[in-house]
Amino acid sequence: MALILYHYWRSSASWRVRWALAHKGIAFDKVAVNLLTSEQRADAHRDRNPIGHVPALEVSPGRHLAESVAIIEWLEETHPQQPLYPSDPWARARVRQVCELVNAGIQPLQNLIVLDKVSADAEGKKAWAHEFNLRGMRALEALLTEIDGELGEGSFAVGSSLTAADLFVVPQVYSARRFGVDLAPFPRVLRAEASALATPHADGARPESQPDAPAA
Ligand SMILES: N[C@@H](CCC(=O)N[C@@H](CS)C(=O)NCC(=O)O)C(=O)O
Repeated sequence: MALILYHYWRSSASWRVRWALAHKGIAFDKVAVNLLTSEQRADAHRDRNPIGHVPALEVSPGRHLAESVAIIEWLEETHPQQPLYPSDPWARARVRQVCELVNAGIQPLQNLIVLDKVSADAEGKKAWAHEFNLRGMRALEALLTEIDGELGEGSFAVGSSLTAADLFVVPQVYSARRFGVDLAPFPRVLRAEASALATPHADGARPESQPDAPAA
């Protein structure tokens, strides 16, 4: 059985996993879970991921793995081709730090369920998401610059090839843009984004390339 990814076109956490699968050349099928109609909170999806988030990966009939960090690390261990983590322990730790900065420090604050509690109106939600994305971009710019000082200046988030760090940074930059953050003050982050998006499997993982994305 091919792996089945339960995802949503604009979900940044789904994008990370789509990209990891494509980068490693792993065959998978996609099933869209519509966040706008709250499909993620239905029992059918909670059976895949008890917290009611996408993504979830069905790895064998009825057996699901959720949380993009856990999924990507599992993929790395089971499909070591086209590695997404450096072998050097320090560089590897830095990759994980970048992933967690996004995964724990930025993305949860802009989640739908949070925005719905923060404000009833679209402008209130956007202002909140803008603030935390801006704070996150500042932190990423500082961290990537610090890592350059240790590992030598790289064009990707960490070093000179695509790593899991890029799979977390690029979708977050997309969100920051969506919430109106001016990215000009973050040239190091933008350099990582440009390098990562130029890699061979980037395009197919982008939100606009997904079958459930609305027609442009
Ligand atoms: N840490 C989780 C985050 C998952 C997550 O927050 N997914 C969002 C979309 S990016 C979601 O399903 N939100 C639904 C909601 O807020 O109701 C991961 O990396 O998989």
